[in-house]
Amino acid sequence: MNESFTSPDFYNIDELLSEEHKLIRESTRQWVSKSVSPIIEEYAQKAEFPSHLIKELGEIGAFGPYIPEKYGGAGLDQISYGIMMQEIERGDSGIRSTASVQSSLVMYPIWKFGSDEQKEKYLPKLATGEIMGCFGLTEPDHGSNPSGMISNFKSDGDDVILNGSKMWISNSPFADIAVVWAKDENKRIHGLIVERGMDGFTTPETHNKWSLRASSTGELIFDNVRVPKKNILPGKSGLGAPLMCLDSARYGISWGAIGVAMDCYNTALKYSLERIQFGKPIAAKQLQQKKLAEMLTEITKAQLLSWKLGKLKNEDKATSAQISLAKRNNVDMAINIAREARQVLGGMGITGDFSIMRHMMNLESVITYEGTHDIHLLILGNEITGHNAF
Ligand code: TGC
Ligand code: FAD
Repeated sequence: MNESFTSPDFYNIDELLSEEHKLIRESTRQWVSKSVSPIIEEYAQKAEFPSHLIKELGEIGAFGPYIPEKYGGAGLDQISYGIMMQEIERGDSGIRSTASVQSSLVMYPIWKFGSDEQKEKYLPKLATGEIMGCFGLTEPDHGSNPSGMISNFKSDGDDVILNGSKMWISNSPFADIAVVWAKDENKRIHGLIVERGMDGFTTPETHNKWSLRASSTGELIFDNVRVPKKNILPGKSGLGAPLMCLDSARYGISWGAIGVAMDCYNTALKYSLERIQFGKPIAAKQLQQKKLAEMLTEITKAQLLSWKLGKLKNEDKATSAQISLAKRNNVDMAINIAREARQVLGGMGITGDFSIMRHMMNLESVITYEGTHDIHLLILGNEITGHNAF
């Protein structure tokens, strides 16, 4: 992590941001430099989530930045949310994951589809991090194709009985609640709020990850779990409900990926100016300049893309296909920059003395979760041609 970090801003994109956006960027950036950068490599190496950051994430407003203040959110616009994700992911994708799952996959569905009672009970505590949530959509046999899910529930008086399992769930091992998507007796998908401690509900941790090592990932297992009917999200059913949550999280990821790319670019630029080979800084060599010039070009394009998408989101005009384009493009951009930047550092690039290798490994998850690179391509293909090629 480069402590003297500044955003590359080749096209004066700062002119498009409000004073509030810049203040949010500065304060989030300072928090990342103070609280994330100094410790994150150690936590990633030991494959442990730095749980002490939860309270601080709540304090900086990273949980539900765009959720209304009356529910404990910060009531900010979508560009502010994006900027926060950008700065947090500059530190580590796993920490951004924690913020975006809590905001877009747990608070968002409760805010959009929850009853007043659910909103009042959960949202304020989720906003401070007093309670943490996770989002259970993916199953062992249904990843890209969630509509085939087999998790299901049956009515039993005032309760439902939930069975099934979810896999690859960020934050599940420590989450207090899980927003779980499961089918009713008519095969219709609903969201349910499942609380830790309910009989038959367990959350085993997934080990041996080479990616997102500072993020905690696990399963959700439901063995005849009795869930009160009042825990079902009443506002929307069908696959469209979880897909709306994914739209919000994917948008945040499009910004987060820029943060990673900026950190890799900055590190490579600084190193190339200091590293002398053949009597000159390697930055004076054309091949290294090509790498740096292409990185800056791609970062600039991605910045403009996410900013414009943020404007569309603010006006409630962003389409799912537009969000897919940005998530797909920006994560791919970041992974390519991480790979090139690592080469600029030569052997030093593989060590934990620099952030690049950790970012690179993290991005293998980011390019897979929230819809794989290829699934987003198929979403775009469908939009362009009208032919569903899934
Ligand atoms: P399809 O038939 O296209 O659609 C089913 C229904 O949903 C509607 N719909 C949407 N509604 C709102 N927002 C969207 N983005 C929507 N996309 C589709 C659609 O109109 C339809 O409505 P209705 O009323 O006709 O029923 O569905 P499909 O089964 O063909 O699948 C479509 C596909 C492949 C695009 C989708 O399922 C998909 O996106 N697959 C990828 C799965 C995925 O992204 N999983 C993510 C899991 S969560 C996660 O990864 C968290 S990581 C967190 C972290 O750590 O940051
Ligand atoms: P599959 O769907 O089996 O895909 C395997 C390959 O086949 C991919 O390359 C895919 O692009 C390709 N493929 C699939 N369908 C097609 C097709 N029709 N045409 C061409 N190619 C196709 N999920 C949650 O619900 N909540 C979470 O919090 C969460 N966190 C995660 C954290 C991590 C670290 C990871 C790695 C995953 C997480 N996920 C989460 C799951 C994630 O969303 C899925 O891994 C992802 O959607 C892909 O599903 P899959 O792994 O089952 O792959």
